[in-house]
Amino acid sequence: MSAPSVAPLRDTYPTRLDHAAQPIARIEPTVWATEFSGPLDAGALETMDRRGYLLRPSTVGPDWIPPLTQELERIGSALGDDPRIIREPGGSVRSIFQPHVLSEVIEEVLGLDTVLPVARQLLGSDVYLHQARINVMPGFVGTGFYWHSDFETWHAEDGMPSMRAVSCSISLSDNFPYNGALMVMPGSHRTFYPCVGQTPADNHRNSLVKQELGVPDRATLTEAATRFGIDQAVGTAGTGLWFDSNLMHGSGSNITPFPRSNVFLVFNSVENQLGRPYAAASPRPEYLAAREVQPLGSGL
Ligand code: 6CS
Ligand code: FE
Repeated sequence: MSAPSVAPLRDTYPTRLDHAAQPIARIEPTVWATEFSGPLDAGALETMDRRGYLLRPSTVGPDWIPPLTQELERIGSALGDDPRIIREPGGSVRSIFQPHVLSEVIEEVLGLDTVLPVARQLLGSDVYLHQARINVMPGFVGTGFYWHSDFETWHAEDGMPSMRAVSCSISLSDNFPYNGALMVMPGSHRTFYPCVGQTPADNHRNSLVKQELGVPDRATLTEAATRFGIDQAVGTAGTGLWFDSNLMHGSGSNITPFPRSNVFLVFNSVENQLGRPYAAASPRPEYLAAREVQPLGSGL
């Protein structure tokens, strides 16, 4: 008996192809509401629209840093072999997924006035958490993240239809130019770069340690970096970096003694629910990509 045939999805942003393909101009807006519907003024919205990212100091005040850092350490050591803990090849913690489920302190961050209303304003709707993680980059041994667009993975592997998601990365330590701070290509969020290479089963087991699929080739990255330039997201602990789901970004390793960690929250519009993956055989686990839509704010 042959397997039942499944109709191919219509796809605006094809990726994980067997051949190189031209960049695609973005269709959706970046900012979905106006200055009248949230805390961001017209200037901030314009910056987000044009550059694809926005730095907001004091997204959490200094009082939050020690308890959040303690929670990170507590969870990291409590959950030895939980799949939500991603480790570097040497064994140190690299990422902790669903930290808001594992810690009430982290859950509280979601509801802050500097967080949820900003997400709703940028996306112009109610929002839910698509993914949450803590990224840890210890001094001396922390390794970075190669260049990528998050949307590329969320579209290909999670079935996110449109670019209507935004990330908020709240730093728990000072970000200097030299301790692995995130690098972004400002303006790159308006172009989708299709990537070459079929998604193997359980790709996330490798990609969360070292992403090799869903990254543009070197010629494409050279062209993009030349066109857009590269900015670095530096700032003191507590700064929030808001960035569009399709912004090209990455980070280098951290060989300084100064660790770098952040709470990373991905908000998706309730109107942009996940469907079948566009370029993977089966969806990733719920702790990487929430399929259950729980609008934030109602129960908080
Ligand atoms: O897998 C994810 O959802 C995120 N992590 C990586 C390493 N790349 C894509 C996306 O940012
Ligand atoms: Fe990313």
